[in-house]
Amino acid sequence: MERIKYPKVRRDETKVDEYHGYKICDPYSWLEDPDAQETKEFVQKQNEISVPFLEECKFKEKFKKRMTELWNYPKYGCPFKHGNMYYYFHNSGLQNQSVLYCKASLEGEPQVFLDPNTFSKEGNIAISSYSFSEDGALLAYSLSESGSDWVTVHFRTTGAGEVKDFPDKLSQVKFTSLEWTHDNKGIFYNRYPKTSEKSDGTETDLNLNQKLYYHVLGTKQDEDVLCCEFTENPEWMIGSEVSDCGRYIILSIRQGCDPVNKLYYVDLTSLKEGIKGHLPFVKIVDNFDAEYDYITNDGSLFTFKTNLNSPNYRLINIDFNNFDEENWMTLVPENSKDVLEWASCVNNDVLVLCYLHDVKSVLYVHRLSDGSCIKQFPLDIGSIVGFSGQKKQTEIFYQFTSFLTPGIIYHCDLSLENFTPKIFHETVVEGFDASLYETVQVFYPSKDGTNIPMFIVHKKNIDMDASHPLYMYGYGGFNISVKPSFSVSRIIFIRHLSGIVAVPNIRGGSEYGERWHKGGMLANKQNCFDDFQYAAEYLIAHKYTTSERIAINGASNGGLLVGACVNQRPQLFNCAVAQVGVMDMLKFHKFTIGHAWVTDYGCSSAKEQFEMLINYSPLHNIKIPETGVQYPSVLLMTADHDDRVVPLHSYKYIAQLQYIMGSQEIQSNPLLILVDTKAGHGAGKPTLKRIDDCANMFAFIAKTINITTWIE
Ligand code: X99
Repeated sequence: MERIKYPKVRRDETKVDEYHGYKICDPYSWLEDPDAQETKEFVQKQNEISVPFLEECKFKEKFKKRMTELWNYPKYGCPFKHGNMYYYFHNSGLQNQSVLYCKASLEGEPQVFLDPNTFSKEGNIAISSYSFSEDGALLAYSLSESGSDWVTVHFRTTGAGEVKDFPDKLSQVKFTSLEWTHDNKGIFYNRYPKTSEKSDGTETDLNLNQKLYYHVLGTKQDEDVLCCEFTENPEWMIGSEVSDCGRYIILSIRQGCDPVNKLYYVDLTSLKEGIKGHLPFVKIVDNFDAEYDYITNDGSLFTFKTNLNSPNYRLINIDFNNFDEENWMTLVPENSKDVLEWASCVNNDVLVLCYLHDVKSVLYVHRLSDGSCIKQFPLDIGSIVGFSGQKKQTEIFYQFTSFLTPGIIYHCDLSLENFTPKIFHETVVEGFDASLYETVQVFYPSKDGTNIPMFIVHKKNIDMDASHPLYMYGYGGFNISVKPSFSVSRIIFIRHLSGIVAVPNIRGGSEYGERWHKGGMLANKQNCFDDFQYAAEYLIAHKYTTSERIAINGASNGGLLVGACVNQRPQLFNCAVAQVGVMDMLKFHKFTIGHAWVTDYGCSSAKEQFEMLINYSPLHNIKIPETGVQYPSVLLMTADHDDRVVPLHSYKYIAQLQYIMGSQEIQSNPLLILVDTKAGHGAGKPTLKRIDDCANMFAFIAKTINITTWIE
């Protein structure tokens, strides 16, 4: 490939930070100011190279066209019931945002209830969350613009006839629950104090001092009642939930992303004056030793999902009238192999439990009374990605997907004797024939001998001749598992570019519970990178591919994974696409919600943790490889409204990479960044932009790993 001439970027070598006696130069810290003219010029100059490069990739337009065709199939979410209406999300195919529909019965005529596509021309306003009142008469919903985590809360009535929108609008809201009191008077929600001129997602200010408020419908936001705050602990976040019976409010207080929370509650009937100020919470758990996730309650007897002394999770009962720990009772014990992902109470006294067994979903029905198992729902190999059902309802819906199954929604009425699930809706993707492909799951040993599961998806009957282009995706952190799911862009890569898709379930996720998470966090973070690199080694050793044909991809914490792996093994992969990545491990905690990630990463302000972070921080580990070796082709992707992982991570990293490697004679592989506008971390991204992102990524991959033919 022809060498690229990179823009000259100012380096300020006088910017030196001292950490525990170590001097660390931060020459591009000026890029941390998103509003500075110089930063804007930097972004513009970078896009001036990357945009034409991508446009000129041979398969860019072809990929985009094919993806637009294949993506154009109707998509449905699980129906859910509120009041006497059914609701569901539906996308006719290429609509930028899915539309919320309602129906009086499952066979009834659908009506548009809430259509975010009408809120903006570009489709960049998305429904971020929603909450119906207990009787279904009212809806609170939050809207996010341009992908920001900031949302505005709106209210509307439901029911027959014209819907009515309330004038109430709640702002400064982020990472919120929306919980109605059962009297329909208002909602509990979370809000941050204003810290800067703008809060539109382009600012980088730390999100601290989240508070819990109660908003009475029909009043002004500045009259909202402050219900809970922790002024001594500005990083704490306050999740709230109104119990199924409506009598209690349950607080889950978190100090970061770890699956641990404090557990407080208040009995709303004890508030003689109503909700008028700080609530007198009772503290059930006042430490961060374990997680307690409210499932349901029968009077004062509460059921929680917990990882207390049970890294694969279990259900316990706590009587709030007698809540000392020695009185807690196990309802469903921990399973030694499978992880309990979630539990939901339906049909009054039944629990639906979803487990993960070797990264595949398993569904059971249990009795709430004694925890015993009633039956297992049959499922293919894949994941449950949607569920609806309520304690006061008899019906449930759940949605299944896999690498080769676009989606099946099952329906089951648990009030029937010998209830059995029936297919309610099966997604059909025109032009996609699942029988041409196969998914296999292998287990390979990582560096320390730990067995790591990996899904490999490809055409049937491929030759093991090391000839195949291979796309590898990973995440590895924050207790998040990477489960099988359907992806149009990956299918196109397999079908038209003769590719193989590999998804190793590296440590750091929750694939095997809290043990798997802990195995890839803090001092164990290197395990994530080793697991990913050993996946590539396995695929090469088993003759799927060669280093020259491997492209790696990850987003967010997975962008960090890609950045670290490229630094550690520049010769193992030939192409790397890091989306919205965390690249500066010494400073991530200083921006927006970055402080919440200290639970997985640690923090450079602690000496031992600084010494860990400096060893793998992508920004700080770009080194000229041994003679004759260049960096893989690198594409970073980020966007101006990403306030989850602020784009400065990618700006500083690409500046440093181009400075160190871009100047090397041997570096003919491109080192590029593409910065999108009116887009954020990924959630709520309009379909048009999603398609463009995939087309850019796979066109870049195809060009740089030298795929020359498109198979029709
Ligand atoms: C977050 O940063 C989530 C932030 N967040 C909370 C919420 O801390 O969205 C929180 C508390 C209560 C309600 C809602 C929220 N996350 C979530 C991490 C990983 C995550 C993240 O986005 F688990 F997905 N990261 C970006 C971690 C590093 C890169």
